[in-house]
Amino acid sequence: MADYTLYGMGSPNVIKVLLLLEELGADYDLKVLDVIGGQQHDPAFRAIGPNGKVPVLVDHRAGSDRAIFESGAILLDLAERYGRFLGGDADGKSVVVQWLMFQMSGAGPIFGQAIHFNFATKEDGYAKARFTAEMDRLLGVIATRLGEAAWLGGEAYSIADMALWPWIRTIRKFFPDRTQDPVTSDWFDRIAARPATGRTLEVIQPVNRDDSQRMRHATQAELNRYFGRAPA
Ligand SMILES: N[C@@H](CCC(=O)N[C@@H](CS)C(=O)NCC(=O)O)C(=O)O
Repeated sequence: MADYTLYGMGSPNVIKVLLLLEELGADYDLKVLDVIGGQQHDPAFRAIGPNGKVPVLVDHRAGSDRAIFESGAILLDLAERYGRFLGGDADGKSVVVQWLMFQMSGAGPIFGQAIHFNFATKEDGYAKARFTAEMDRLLGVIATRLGEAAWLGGEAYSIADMALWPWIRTIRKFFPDRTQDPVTSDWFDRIAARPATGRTLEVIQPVNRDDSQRMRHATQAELNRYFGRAPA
């Protein structure tokens, strides 16, 4: 058995954990859940992922399995245990955690809503305007930060960058006209060029293909549940 099992799909919150596992050279298996079909709501999965979402990481190394949910918590847990990608001293760590929290609470949830209201509905109203404007504001905050520091956490590549990179990758696909900022693009390309990022993208490519296939064949009821328009 591998040291870790990562439950996931081909989404940004899962990719951020894969980036770290690959950077660490960790021994892991990726178990892909059919989230369109609702596997994340199975009681067996809910026992390790109480929020019914991926990613969930199970650490098998200690003998008894230890499950961690929430992508930011997984990144912090691994970075602490391996002593890597978490800033140097307490001040450095504080900066990394600030930008990690910025991603988890802002550039993540808001980007997700902006994509949803631009592409999952034909409604052109209040929600679309609100989340698109907030997405643009957050992209501005990111560009400003990357104009003053090489990496989000300061001088070194950290879990804050790993948390944000897959979201910028997704935003570039959905809103190509809004992601031309040269500073953010330079940061994006530096991360894309890392061998661990290349390996992550190789792992995720077939998963993305399967996710798209499932989405194309989803029933209306499955889509309603997946998009949170109906109870799970
Ligand atoms: N805050 C959570 C969000 C997790 C999340 O939204 N996961 C999505 C995929 S990126 C998911 O599981 N969606 C299926 C669902 O909501 O039923 C984290 O960062 O881990």
